[in-house]
Amino acid sequence: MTPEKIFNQFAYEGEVSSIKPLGEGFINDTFIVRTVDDATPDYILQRKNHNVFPDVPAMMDNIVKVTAHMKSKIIRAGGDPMRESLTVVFAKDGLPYYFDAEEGNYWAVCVFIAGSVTIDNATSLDLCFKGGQGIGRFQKMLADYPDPLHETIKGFHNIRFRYEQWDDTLRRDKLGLVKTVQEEIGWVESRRQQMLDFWKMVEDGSLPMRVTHNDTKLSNILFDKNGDVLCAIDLDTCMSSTALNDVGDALRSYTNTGAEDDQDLSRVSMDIDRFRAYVAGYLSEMKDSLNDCEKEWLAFSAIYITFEQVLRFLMDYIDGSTYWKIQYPTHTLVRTQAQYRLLQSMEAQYPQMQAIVRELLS
Ligand code: GN1
Ligand code: MG
Repeated sequence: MTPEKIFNQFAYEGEVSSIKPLGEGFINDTFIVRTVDDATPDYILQRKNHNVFPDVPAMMDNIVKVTAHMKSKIIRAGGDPMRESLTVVFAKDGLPYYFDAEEGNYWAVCVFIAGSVTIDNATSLDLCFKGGQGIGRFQKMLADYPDPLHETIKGFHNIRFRYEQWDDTLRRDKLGLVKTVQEEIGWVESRRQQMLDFWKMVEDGSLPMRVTHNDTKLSNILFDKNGDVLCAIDLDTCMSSTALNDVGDALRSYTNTGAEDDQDLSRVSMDIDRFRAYVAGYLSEMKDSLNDCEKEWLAFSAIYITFEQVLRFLMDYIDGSTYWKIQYPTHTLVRTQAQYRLLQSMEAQYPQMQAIVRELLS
C-alpha cells in the first residue's frame, strides 16, 4: 500500500497536500504529511520497524498511556498539551496504529507540532542544558506514573542480557567475521566484570526502575524556533529502566565532538563542557528526585551506555548488519570504532566528570 492509502486509514483532520520522506532514521521509515489548510495540523507518518519492535501494539499502548499521563499534568500546570507532548492520532477503527496485512507492516501517526525543529548536533552549551532539562522534565512528569509498561524490547539497556546475546552471536559467528575483529572483541570482553558489577545495583534495587525514554539523543528532543524545549519525541522505546540510562545515552550523543559514525577518529572525543551543561540542565529538574546511589553513579552512566553502544554495534556487525541501516558494508564496524574512541575519552575524563556532578549537587 502507498503511504497515501495508509494515511487514509487514520482519523486525521484536513486535506492532504503532500506526503514526503523525512530524515534518515536508522530504524523506522518516516514521512511528513502536509495538509492544505494552516488551520489543520501536519502529521508524521511512520512505518514501525517490526524487526526491532516485535510487538508494535504493546509499544503504541505504552505511548498512548504515557502521553495521556503527561498531558493531564501539562494541562494542570497551565501548559499547552498539544505542544508540550507528542499527540498520537488514532486509526479510523479506534486503534493507535494501522496494520497493513498485505505487507505485514505496522504504521502509526502523530501530530507534527507546528514550527518545531530537531537538531542533530549539540552546537552550543545552551542546547545541552536545555536537552538535559527536556529529559529531566520528561522523567519528572512520569515519576508517579502508576501502571506497569510493556517491555517492548527485551533487556534493552540491560547489560547482563546484552552479554548473553553477545556470547550467542560470537558462538554462532554467522559470517565468519569473528576472526577479523579480535581487537574490537577485546574491548567488550575486558569490561565485562565492571559492567556486570554496575548492573548488580539495578538487580538489587539500589538503582530504581523508573519510566524512562531510552533513546535520549538530541535529535529526539523537539525545540521551538527560539531554541526552547517543547517535548521529547520518538517514544518508541519508552518503558521502565533506570534514570541513569537516559542520562548516559544523552551524554553519549551530546558530548561527542565527532559523528556517531565518524571515519576520522581524531574528531571524536567527549567535550567536558557539554557534559557539565547537560548534567546541570538535567539536575535542574531531577536533583530532588534522585536517590544517593543514582547521584553517585550519574557520571558513570555516560560510560555505561557508550560501552553498551560499542557492544551493540559490534554485535550487529558480526551478525551481518541487520539491525541498523547501513550505507556501506563496514558501516556498523566504523560506528563501533567511533563509539569506542568516545568511550576511551570518557574513561580518561572520569575523575573530572565525577567532580562536576558532585559540584552541581552541592
Ligand atoms: C537507534 O531510533 P534511533 O534510530 O534514534 C537505537 C538506539 C541507538 C541509536 C544509535 C530502538 O535509535 O538505541 O542508540 O539507534 N534505537 C533502538 O544510533 O534500538
Ligand atoms: Mg528511536
